[in-house]
Amino acid sequence: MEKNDLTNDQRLELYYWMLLTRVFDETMVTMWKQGRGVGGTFSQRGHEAISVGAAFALTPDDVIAPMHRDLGAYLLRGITPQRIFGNLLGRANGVTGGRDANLHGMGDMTLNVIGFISHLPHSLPVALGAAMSFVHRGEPHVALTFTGDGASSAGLFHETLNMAAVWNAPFILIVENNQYAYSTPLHQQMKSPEIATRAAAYGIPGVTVDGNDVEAVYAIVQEAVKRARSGEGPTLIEAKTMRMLGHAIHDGAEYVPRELLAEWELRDPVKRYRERLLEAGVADETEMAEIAQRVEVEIADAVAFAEASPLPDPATVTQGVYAGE
Ligand SMILES: Cc1ncc(C[n+]2csc(CCOP(=O)(O)OP(=O)(O)O)c2C)c(N)n1
Ligand SMILES: [Mg+2]
Repeated sequence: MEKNDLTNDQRLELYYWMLLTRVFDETMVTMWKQGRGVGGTFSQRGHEAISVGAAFALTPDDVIAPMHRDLGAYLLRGITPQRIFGNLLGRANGVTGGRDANLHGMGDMTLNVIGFISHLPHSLPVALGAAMSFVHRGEPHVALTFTGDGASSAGLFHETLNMAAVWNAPFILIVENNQYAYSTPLHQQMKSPEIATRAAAYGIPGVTVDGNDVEAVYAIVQEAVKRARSGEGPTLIEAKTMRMLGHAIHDGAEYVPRELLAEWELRDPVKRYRERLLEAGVADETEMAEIAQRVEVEIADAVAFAEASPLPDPATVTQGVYAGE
């Protein structure tokens, strides 16, 4: 087990959040295949350690702006499985009140979670704004956001990092490099195999981490949070992982070499952490089975709750949307 400040109880908590994310994801994918889904669905498989490890390194006062593969962060920050399934099924009690049956807009500012704006880097300048609000108010909090490898080639990525660096903002950006942007492999959309090295162009630290190792993600984010809180400015973190399914449920990802997937399957973040915890004696099979049972019940209850919930009242259609009343 690596050296860090995690207690064994916290390690089991990390495992619980990753398993909750995994089982939520598997259930969601199955439901969509059964025709029980409403909107688009983006699998989280492979990304659990990044969203959970990063969110675990923050306090509830820190702002987080997750993206479409950060279900673990939404869950860990207190957006319940009921509300998220409600959202995915377009129900009135879903996070967006049936406005978007997806992960878009799924924020809750009472939990300091900014709703996801677009798959491309549109949450970045918004999170930077939150970071600067802490500076102006003299508060010791940070803002953390995520983006994809594909999105890291879009203009806003560079503009935001540049301003964050110039303003020395308490801002952390994690690039979830999952090797593909839709069907485009990394090498077809950028010459450099590294994304973290781009930080040098802005005069800030850029670090790379194994995105399938939850404790490594936690430790590197914790370090970046410390820097940000002590006024040392932003950090760019590149977390390397693999998108294990298609871009979204409609995409069979036939363009991804099977050998590449098989290779990454051996590094599955959830299974790998389970094995490490067992080997280190942090938990035994009985405790692992208890966690799995708790997760299964929680997800089954959330699905039942969401499927029994009403759709929104058509009379409210103009409420809570930009062009509304
Ligand atoms: C403004 C805008 N343009 C295009 C899209 C379509 N789109 C959604 S995700 C995506 C690729 C994202 O790839 P990446 O940044 O690597 O994230 P990943 O999905 O791999 O996690 C594209 C082109 C969009 N959602 N919004
Ligand atoms: Mg990608």
